[in-house]
Amino acid sequence: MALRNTSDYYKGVGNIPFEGKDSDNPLSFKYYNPDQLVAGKRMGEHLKFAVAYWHSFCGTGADPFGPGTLQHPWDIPSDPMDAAKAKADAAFEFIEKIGFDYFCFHDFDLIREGSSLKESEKRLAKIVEYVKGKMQKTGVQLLWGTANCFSNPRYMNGAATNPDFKVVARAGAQIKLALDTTIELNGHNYVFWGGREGYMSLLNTDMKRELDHMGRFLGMARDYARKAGFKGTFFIEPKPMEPMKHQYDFDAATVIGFLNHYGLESDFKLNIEVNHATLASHSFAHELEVAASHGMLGSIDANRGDYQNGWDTDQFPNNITEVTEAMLILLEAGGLKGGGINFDAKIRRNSTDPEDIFHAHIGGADTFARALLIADRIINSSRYTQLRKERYSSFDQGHGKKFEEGRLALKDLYEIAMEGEEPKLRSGKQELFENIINQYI
Ligand code: XUL
Ligand code: CO
Repeated sequence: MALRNTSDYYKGVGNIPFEGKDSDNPLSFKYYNPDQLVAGKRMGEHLKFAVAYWHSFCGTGADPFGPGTLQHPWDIPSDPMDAAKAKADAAFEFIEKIGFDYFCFHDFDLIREGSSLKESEKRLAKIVEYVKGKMQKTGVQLLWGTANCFSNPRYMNGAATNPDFKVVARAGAQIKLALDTTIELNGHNYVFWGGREGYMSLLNTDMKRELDHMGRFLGMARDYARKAGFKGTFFIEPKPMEPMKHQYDFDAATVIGFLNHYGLESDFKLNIEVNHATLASHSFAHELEVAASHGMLGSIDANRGDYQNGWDTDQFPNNITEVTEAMLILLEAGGLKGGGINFDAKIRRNSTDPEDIFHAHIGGADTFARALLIADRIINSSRYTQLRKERYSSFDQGHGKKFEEGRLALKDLYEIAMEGEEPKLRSGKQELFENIINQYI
């Protein structure tokens, strides 16, 4: 097949405009209007949407029960550089048309991995130049880069936590190259998702040693990148399981404990993914709140799970209540620390029209935009913030205030309780809070 010079992979779809909620044009945004001001900031600044290279341009729909249903024309060329360039053409055509400012990638999303480390290094260096040209031409920026240290069979027992040092070194080499690539493309952040950092069986696993190795490894990666001039934030993306039975980055609380233990807390923050929260038996809001309350809410991988099954379905977001609760936390936290909202989501295996990927991102962006507008109204016009504040008002003065300031001992509590009456029951008003959210939706 002859390679296309000017990209027209998504023929028939133009730039996606904002047309408002009354438009019946399916290829328009109903709520996402990047220049609209919300809480004193452009909507596009609150919601730095990114397109995930892997799902959108590498995913074929293959699953354990059957092959892919999508045949991407850019995958046809047998020469890896030709294929990678064609893929970048398609990717940037899509990102421009959808109108987002960012993308995210794994190293070998950009180009097929070589048969040796040397060959891979050469390939990455070449495609980086090409992608850089695309970025300069379109103004699209790199929200974050990462390395795929989980697909290649060499990582079947882990990357940084592999019991074989040779594999750990190989992972180090790969991450050095992925960091170089990210820095070269001016990446705002760098993500670590420890896909196979965990265990399948505790019987063959020295957990303490593996965790120590991971802590040391991440410190080495940080030191290397800082020395090379990387000013961005490193993110850890928690996920409890799949592919491993247990992954060390189980959830936000576990990761924060890990980062503190290994002295990584000032360079690293968290990238919270909706479906990973579900897998950990948490809500998305819970994971965001844990991260935010530690000042560690760095970025979001936007998607949704499925209520009827227990795996990582990575569907596009459409649950307005779930995302509204998330946007309340985001606004109250004063935004994300360096990151954005990456659509780590894939269209279904039977969504086979080229326009389906547009519907998916339009729906995801509109869900977040609408939720942001609702959350802003809840904060400004409803009793939500005040009601919650009132629940804690006994700590705003008197003994409660002294308690918070660390000026009371346990014996003081004893005396205060002895002098007082039995505390009255005070309602938590959960149903009222829930109604407020519904009213503003
Ligand atoms: C896997 C996942 C990854 C990370 C990046 O569940 O979420 O795509 O976001 O490696
Ligand atoms: Co993710």
